[in-house]
Amino acid sequence: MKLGQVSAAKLATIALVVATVVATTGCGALGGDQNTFNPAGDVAQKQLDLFILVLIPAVIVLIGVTAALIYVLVRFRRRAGDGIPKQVHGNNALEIGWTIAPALLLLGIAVPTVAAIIDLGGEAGEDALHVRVVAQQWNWRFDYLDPEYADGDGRPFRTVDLYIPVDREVGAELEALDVIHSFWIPKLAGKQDVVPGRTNTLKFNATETGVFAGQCAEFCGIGHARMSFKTTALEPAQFEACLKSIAEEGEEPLPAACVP
Ligand SMILES: [Cu+2]
Repeated sequence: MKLGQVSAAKLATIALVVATVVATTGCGALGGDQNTFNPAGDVAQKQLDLFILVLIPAVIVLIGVTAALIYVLVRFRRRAGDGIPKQVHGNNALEIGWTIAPALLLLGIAVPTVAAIIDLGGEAGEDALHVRVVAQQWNWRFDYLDPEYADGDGRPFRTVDLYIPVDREVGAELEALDVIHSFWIPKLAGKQDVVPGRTNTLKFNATETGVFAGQCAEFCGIGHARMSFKTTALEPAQFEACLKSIAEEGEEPLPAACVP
C-alpha cells in the first residue's frame, strides 16, 4: 500500500541529490583555471585550509542531525491505536550538552579563522613587489610601483596582464575608475572588491611558475564576463627579462621571455 509510494519518493529524492552533485561538480576538474581546490600560492592555500576546517565538521553535523531526524521520524511515528505520548519537559544534561558542544565547535573554527583574517589582511612586506591594479569597464591595468621599473620621468611601468616573480610576495593596491569590480586570481588569492574612490589592498604570492587566470568577480556591466586577465609567475631573473622585453617590444605578441 503506502510503502510503495514512500519508496518511490525516496528514490526520486536520491536521484535528485545525485543529479545535483554531478551537475554542480561537473566543472570542478582539478586542472581548471578557476578551481580553488588546487592552489598555487600561500594565500590561496590558507583560504583552502580554512574552507576544509569548516567543511569537515559541517558535513559531520549535517549527517548526524539528518540521521537522528530520520530515525526519530520513523521510530516514533504515530501508529494506529497510539494514545497521547509521555509528556516530557526539558532535560538539563541534554540542554547543557547541546549548548556547550556547538560553542566549543564554533570556538575551534573561530580562532584559526580570525588569526587567518588578521594575517591575510595585513600589509605586504618591504620586500614585496608593489603593483597598482586599476580596474575599469572592462579591463585591467597593472602599474609596477617599485622605482626600478619607472621610466626616466618616474612614471611606473605598465602592462595589461600581470607578471610576477615566483616565491615573492606581491602587494597589490586596488583602484577602480568607474564602478565596483572584484579582483580574483582563483589559484593565488581570494576575491577583493575594487571600489571607486578608495584603495583596497591584497597580498598574495605564487609558489610555482605558470600562467594563472584572473577574473573580475563582481558583475560590472555588459562586458563583465570578459573582464579577465592572466597572471604569469616567472623565475625572478626571467621576470626581470620579461618586463624588459615588454618595454622594448610591447606585450602583443607576448615576448618569449614572458613564457614560463
Ligand atoms: Cu569588473
